[in-house]
Amino acid sequence: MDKKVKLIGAPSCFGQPRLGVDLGPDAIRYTNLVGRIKSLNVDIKDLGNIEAEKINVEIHSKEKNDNLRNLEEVIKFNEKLAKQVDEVVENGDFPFIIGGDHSIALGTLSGLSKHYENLGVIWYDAHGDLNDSKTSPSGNIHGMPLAQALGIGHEKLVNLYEDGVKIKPENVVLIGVRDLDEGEIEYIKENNILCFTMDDVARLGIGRVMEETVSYLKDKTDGIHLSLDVDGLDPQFTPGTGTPVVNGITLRETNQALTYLHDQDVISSFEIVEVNPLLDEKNKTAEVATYIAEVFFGKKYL
Ligand code: EXY
Ligand code: MN
Ligand code: MN
Ligand code: MN
Repeated sequence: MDKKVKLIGAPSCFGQPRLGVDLGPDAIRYTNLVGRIKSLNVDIKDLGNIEAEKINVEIHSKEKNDNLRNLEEVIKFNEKLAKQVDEVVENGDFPFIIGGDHSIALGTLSGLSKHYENLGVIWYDAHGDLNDSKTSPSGNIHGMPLAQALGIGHEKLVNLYEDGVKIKPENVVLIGVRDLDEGEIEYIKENNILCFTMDDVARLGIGRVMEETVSYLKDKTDGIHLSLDVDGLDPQFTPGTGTPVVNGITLRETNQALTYLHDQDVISSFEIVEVNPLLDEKNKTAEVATYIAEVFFGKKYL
């Protein structure tokens, strides 16, 4: 990594009903994330956490206006995050964001989009996160950020930070998918989104999936954002997360995938989301998140 890395904590839990995912950034820091990345000769500086609205514990999990839970909080939080990400890229540095629920991807992508004409996005996740308030079974905005970045959904979310569409469907690749809603399946098919389900990962192997992903994106994009939801991995490796789904990607496969992305040197921003230490076993999921980051930033066995 030639660039300076700027670590941004994004302690949002507004995109879903479970408390504790807002503690994810600090749970990850407590594994000595910064020290471990520094020891790989990467210049990393922690910019601290984005300030979040005070959580109202009594209504947090209950209120769901217009099937968009905590809409105002999600907007306020993501505007601040977008600004921070924008400034980091403006400065020529590499943004590394740790969440927080996956609704923060909307802030990240909004901050990035000003700097890229054709931003590629690798969405490593059990889910598509392609719902809007009409197709969502839950009203949880963490199941929607990719749709909003693609220009679908509530206009305040679609036009967050900067008006208009942030990314194009032909620049998106989904990896590890195994839990899609009806409306998401329709959207993927209608827009020909490149999607490697868990069946594809099993059939092709993660090596070929990553090669095809990079060759699909490399020439037509001017940057590639890696959005890694820890529920993309199998819950045996990342139990501390709000929406675990069985039959996931293994840690070994994830290691291989991220080693490949490191060696190809094609990723221009990175986020790890959905670590919830209150649902975890001895901070295991934060440990895995830090291990994944080490691999991404160049940790090798030899
Ligand atoms: N598709 C479901 C929903 O929209 O409610 C579940 C979404 C989970 C989203 C997460 C974290 O990737
Ligand atoms: Mn997700
Ligand atoms: Mn997910
Ligand atoms: Mn290297």
